[in-house]
Amino acid sequence: MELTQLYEAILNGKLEEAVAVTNEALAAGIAPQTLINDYMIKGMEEIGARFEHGKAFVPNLLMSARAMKGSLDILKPLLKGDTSATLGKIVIGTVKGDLHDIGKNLVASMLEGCGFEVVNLGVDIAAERFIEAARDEKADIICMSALLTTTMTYMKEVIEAVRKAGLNVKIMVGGAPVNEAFARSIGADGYSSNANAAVVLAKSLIQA
Ligand code: B1M
Repeated sequence: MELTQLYEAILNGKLEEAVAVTNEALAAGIAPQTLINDYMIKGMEEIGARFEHGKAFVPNLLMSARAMKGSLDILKPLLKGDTSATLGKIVIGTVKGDLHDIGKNLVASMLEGCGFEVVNLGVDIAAERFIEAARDEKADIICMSALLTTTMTYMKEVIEAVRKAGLNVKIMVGGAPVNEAFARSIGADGYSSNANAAVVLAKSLIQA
């Protein structure tokens, strides 16, 4: 088995192949994080680049996303750590107007696996829904994801609405077009570029 087959399966949107290679790789003792970071995310990046250059189209993105999800479903349970006590509660969602959820779900799985209780609201989440969930769930952190330059700006509206509602909650943001400077400019408490860093950030926000 060649692990590049996993990259190719994600890139070419081949669900069955992606699932088969993922299972084979696990049986061969390859770590889930290696599969995700070194092959699967790279496949998604390449299909994104092809889309950007007019060499792939929305159906291709959907097929790749489907293959990625198939593999991630197998790997998710293995991302769980052995922490028994919960470190804190996090409400997570992709912001209004944005339907991308693969990265957000990966962040949610990592947070959960590392001991946080996670309430995953899904995609296309408006400020009111974030606030309602954070209040009802007595969340310590709201975590927002955005993949589009047109939707990342909505994060500022959510932050303003949360502050206005007087909730005592930390807010962390991320997603491909987001960066540290943007996060600071909209008043977020923290930014992380990937799922592993999101866990480190969440732990530091809980302790702050
Ligand atoms: Co879309 N799409 N898409 N898409 N798509 C991008 C984002 C794009 C960059 C592709 C491109 O042009 N190269 C581009 C955005 C351009 C821009 O805004 N500048 C784009 C576009 C244009 C669009 C549409 C407008 C296309 C159209 O319809 N014409 C449309 C918009 C729909 C909408 O949301 N309203 C659209 C639709 C879709 C699909 C539905 C087909 C599908 C999503 C399926 C799904 O998610 N269920 C899709 C996909 C698959 C992509 C790409 C190819 C891959 C995204 C992905 O899953 N990456 C993407 C190109 C790319 O990103 N290279 C693209 C893998 C994932 C693991 O990474 O999500 O970045 P990512 O998450 C990372 C980090 O960002 C971070 O951690 C994760 C793990 O490391 N992270 C966080 C994410 N959230 C975080 C939150 C945190 C911390 C870290 O909180 C603290």
